[in-house]
Amino acid sequence: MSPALRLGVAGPVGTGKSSLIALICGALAGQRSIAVVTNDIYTDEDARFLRAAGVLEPERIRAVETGACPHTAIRDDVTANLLVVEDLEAEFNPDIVLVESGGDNLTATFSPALVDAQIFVLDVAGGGDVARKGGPGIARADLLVVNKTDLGPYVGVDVAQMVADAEAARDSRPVIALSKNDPASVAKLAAWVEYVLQAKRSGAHTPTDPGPMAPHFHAEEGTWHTHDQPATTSPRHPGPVPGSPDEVRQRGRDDATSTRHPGLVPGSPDEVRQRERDDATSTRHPGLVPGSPDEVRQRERT
Ligand SMILES: Nc1nc2c(ncn2[C@@H]2O[C@H](COP(=O)(O)OP(=O)(O)OP(=O)(O)O)[C@@H](O)[C@H]2O)c(=O)[nH]1
Ligand SMILES: [Mg+2]
Repeated sequence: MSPALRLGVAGPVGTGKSSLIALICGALAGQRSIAVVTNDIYTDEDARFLRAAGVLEPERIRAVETGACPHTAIRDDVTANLLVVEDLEAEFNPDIVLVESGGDNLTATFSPALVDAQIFVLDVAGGGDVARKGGPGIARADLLVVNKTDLGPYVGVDVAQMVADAEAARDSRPVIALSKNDPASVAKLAAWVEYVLQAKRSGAHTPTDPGPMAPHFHAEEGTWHTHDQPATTSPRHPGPVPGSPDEVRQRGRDDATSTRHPGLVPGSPDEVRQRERDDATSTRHPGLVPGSPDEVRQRERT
């Protein structure tokens, strides 16, 4: 049994991360066993989209609801994701586990404690200059995808120039120009995934961290913040470096004892936020956050 290639897919909202995952599944599911984890802030919308796409058995697609800060769950405290990845690996023995990050802005990348390699997705509809804006994902993800190239003529973007800018920002790391309507580009993407899978299996691939998260802003929090790594030793687990695979696994084991929010570190920003949401939980529909799409739907039904 070979360990699965854990492959992250990050990038701004709506650039086509779920669609790209569906393309990879469509191209490779015949010869490779694949599972998918999606991260959404409050919903399982992406998981439902992928199940509806019919590219994998529905039970191979699982959702993590990340709470307010989607970055945290793929970088600072990856426990919730890691537990779902490990469950899928135990159940299906997949060759590849794809992890989609919550769509956000240009700042978020995966921790190498969660994924072996990562794809960062931009799209031409986001503007031809985005590739020049930089950030850790654009500059140092294992692969940069410039997506929706078919839309170039409609949004006035010179796709060739955007791809050239992307290549210039990446110091020879690969860039693929992709459109779901262009089978040749989809074949290039699938070939890259196969290449990384083989590299992982032969021991030639080393997971690398694209770099620390840039300062960023969430509308609901109203302040700029960073995700600076804490000091080099963990106060909870003196010894393992915080964020290292060992420390993350250890935290996952600890959190299995937390009955209220398994997977979240007690006292962590996510756990505090989750508790605040619980406390605000609707009395009419226990378990649903007041004003959330699910609660509104439920209220409309009752
Ligand atoms: N024209 C065109 N549209 C695309 C392409 N890929 C994705 N889309 C469309 O772009 C929209 C967003 O795609 P998603 O795959 O949901 O994007 P996402 O990055 O997963 O979105 P979030 O998870 O919400 O951040 C959908 O309407 C897709 O159909 C493409 O290659 N060409
Ligand atoms: Mg998505």
